[in-house]
Amino acid sequence: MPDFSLSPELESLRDMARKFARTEMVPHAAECDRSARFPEEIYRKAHALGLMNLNVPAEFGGTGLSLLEQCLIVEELAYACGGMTTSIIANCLALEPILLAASPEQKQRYLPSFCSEYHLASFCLTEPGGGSDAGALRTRARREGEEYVLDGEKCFITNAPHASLYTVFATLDPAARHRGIAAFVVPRSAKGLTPGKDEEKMGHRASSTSTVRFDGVRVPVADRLGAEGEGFALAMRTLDQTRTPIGALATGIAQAALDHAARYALKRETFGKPIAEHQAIQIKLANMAQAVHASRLLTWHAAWTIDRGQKGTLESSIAKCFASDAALHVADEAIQTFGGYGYMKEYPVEKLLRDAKLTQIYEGANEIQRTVIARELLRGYA
Ligand code: COS
Repeated sequence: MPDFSLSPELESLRDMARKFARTEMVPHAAECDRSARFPEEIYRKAHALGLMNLNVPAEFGGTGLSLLEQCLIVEELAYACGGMTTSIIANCLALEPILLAASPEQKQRYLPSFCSEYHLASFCLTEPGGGSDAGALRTRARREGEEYVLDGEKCFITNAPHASLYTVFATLDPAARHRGIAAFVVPRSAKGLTPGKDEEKMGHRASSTSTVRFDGVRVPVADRLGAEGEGFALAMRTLDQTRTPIGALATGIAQAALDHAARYALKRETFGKPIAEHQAIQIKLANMAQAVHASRLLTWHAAWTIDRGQKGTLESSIAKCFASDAALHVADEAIQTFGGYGYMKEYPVEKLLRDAKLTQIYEGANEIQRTVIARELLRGYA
């Protein structure tokens, strides 16, 4: 029988994340959004509490949480601030290729320092000319003896200006498309590696995003992850793991929007009664509640599937795609419930719409999620 209850351990994990989110993140969310401030002091506290590097196993000093446990935490953090959450969980994305493909010796070399001290890592896949078509990336890797030389540029890289390590995907042979790609681990100190300036973004403004340039960056062969040609599949396997938490992140934003709208609807009066008593508003709230509930269940189901050792390509894309579309819609309806006030920056709901928007785009645009879903689905009919 499926069991939707959370064990006392899961509840206490969720409560710990909720307490951190409400006491440490909420008070600074509006200010960081307004000024696009990267609140490193909050990220350091998250690290100290074990809320970063959630996927790193205990043998390397991490918490080694299941994906379901990670999702419970991510939803709570995102309820407080989507942008801060993106920066807090970016290490999980950047370190996942190491977890999946590094040798035991490489894991020992890269992972423990992230758990013992506060460090950020960035996942470098997307390029100015190749976002959704990840197999068409152009950053070159040329082998020279016991080193590779990397040249090219990545864009939209979360935490890049603050990172000490980068997992980088580059091609040895663009003509071979995805079969020419390899993955590398590159330290910030590598000569020729230059993060760009912070991008000015619509939402997720407490998070930092920039380009990363590679100009003749020399990477020892010992820092290649897996074999030459295996990089593309590694990127895809990484995203299979990390798209589900984006479903949780979107659910957190949507739950916040619903809560704000419901509280406001009980307080605000028109035609002599609270707007919550008008059927038009009740229908909105009911639809929003359904969307939040379905997002959470799809996310939990995807996490449960992957925690059982299955690939979860289909389930994670469904969760990410559904929850992010739902979050945008729920945030929009929350603004509509607030009316003119909802459009004002003085109220919290317009930020939720701006933050929700990115969840439809990053970790694979929802058009790509639908491509993945359709391909996985049609396999069952072939
Ligand atoms: N796990 C393991 N291997 C996978 C895989 C997965 N989930 N998905 C694809 N592969 C493998 C395929 O099996 C195929 O292997 P072979 O060469 O051995 O046949 C190879 O990868 C190429 O797969 P495919 O033909 O599906 O590649 P496409 O070029 O058609 O692209 C999409 C596939 C569109 C799904 C891919 O480019 C993609 O996910 N793009 C979005 C990238 C993204 O999410 N960017 C965000 C970055 S983080 S902000």
